[in-house]
Amino acid sequence: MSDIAKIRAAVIGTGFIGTVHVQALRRLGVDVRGVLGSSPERGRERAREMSVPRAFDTLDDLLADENIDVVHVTTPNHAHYPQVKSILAAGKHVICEKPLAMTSAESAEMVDLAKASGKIAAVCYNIRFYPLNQQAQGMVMAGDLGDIRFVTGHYHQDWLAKPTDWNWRLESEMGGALRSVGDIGTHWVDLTSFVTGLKATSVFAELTTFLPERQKPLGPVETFTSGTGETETARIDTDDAAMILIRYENGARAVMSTSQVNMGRKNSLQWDIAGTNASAAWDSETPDHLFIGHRDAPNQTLMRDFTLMNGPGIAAATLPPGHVEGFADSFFNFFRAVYADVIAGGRQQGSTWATFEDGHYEMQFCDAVVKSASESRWVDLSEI
Ligand code: SOE
Repeated sequence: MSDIAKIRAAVIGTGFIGTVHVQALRRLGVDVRGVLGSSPERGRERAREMSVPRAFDTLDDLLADENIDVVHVTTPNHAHYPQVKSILAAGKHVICEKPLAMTSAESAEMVDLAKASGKIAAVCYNIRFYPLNQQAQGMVMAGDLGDIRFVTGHYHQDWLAKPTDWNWRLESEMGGALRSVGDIGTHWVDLTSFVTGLKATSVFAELTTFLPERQKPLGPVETFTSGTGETETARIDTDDAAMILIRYENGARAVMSTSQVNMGRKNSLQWDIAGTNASAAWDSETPDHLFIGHRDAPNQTLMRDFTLMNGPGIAAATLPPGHVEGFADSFFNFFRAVYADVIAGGRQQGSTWATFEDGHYEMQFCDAVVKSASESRWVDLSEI
């Protein structure tokens, strides 16, 4: 039996993303022992549908099971903090969905708990693990782009564009004070910080709620699906869209936007990073292409290909060139890296998965955005 097949995992949450976790773990060869659903009935139904051997009735049952080594948390954001605390206290490794917590006060505590536990504690910033993002990070580290000057881009979606679209993320008690910024903007912030190696020092943000009232279904609705049946009118206090200016420690600047109401943009993350030697750009909807821009030579498009990539890019790639690696592959590549560290007994040098410190940085960024938007001024992350 391979080392990875000896590791036993459980997944909390059985919706869209919980299912992606189970499928990626299976492909990796991890032993998926059980799931915990939003109710015992729902957990049993999903366990049957996914052919997972066990549905736990409660988190306590799951944590009492000595045969579980790693727990994946894919529940709504408000549950991350209490669940992660219990998982670490039970002596298990944890892989938590993003954003890590509801506030930076919670995430600060989670960082300390993870450190004290000595366990692997990763945050699901999976987009780092599209191979060409690893390639781009390797290029920046090697100095191929020179010093980074200007970062631009967006993360836009359309699945919440209509007043009848509904999801738990719309409710601040479940998702946090920020929605488009917390749910998808933090992906962009994490990814560009990973690629450039730069951290924001201050932000200036404006948040917009184009749809202050929506029709909330009285029954449950899964992410990226439409509800059916009766609804009630609900007031919305989270951002449909945001515009954010960023200053970095080295004098670099960024401008980015987030939106969950841009018709036709299904799941579009784009970044464009301009350095003193060259620039690079990537688009999540064409993930196997990396633009490389030159001033004194023709521009290039690197198609993902082992024979043309640098070390970090090759390490994250799985399929042969021309066989496009997408969303599900990024989870496979991400979990492959995290589980290699579980087997090694700790984070190894060169590991590039997002730590709880990274997740905490994104929460500080979010808290600074909230403060900036409410006070209409630049806010330093050090104020948070
Ligand atoms: C919904 O906006 C969502 O599922 C995010 O929560 C994920 O992080 C992103 O990968 C796709 O969109």
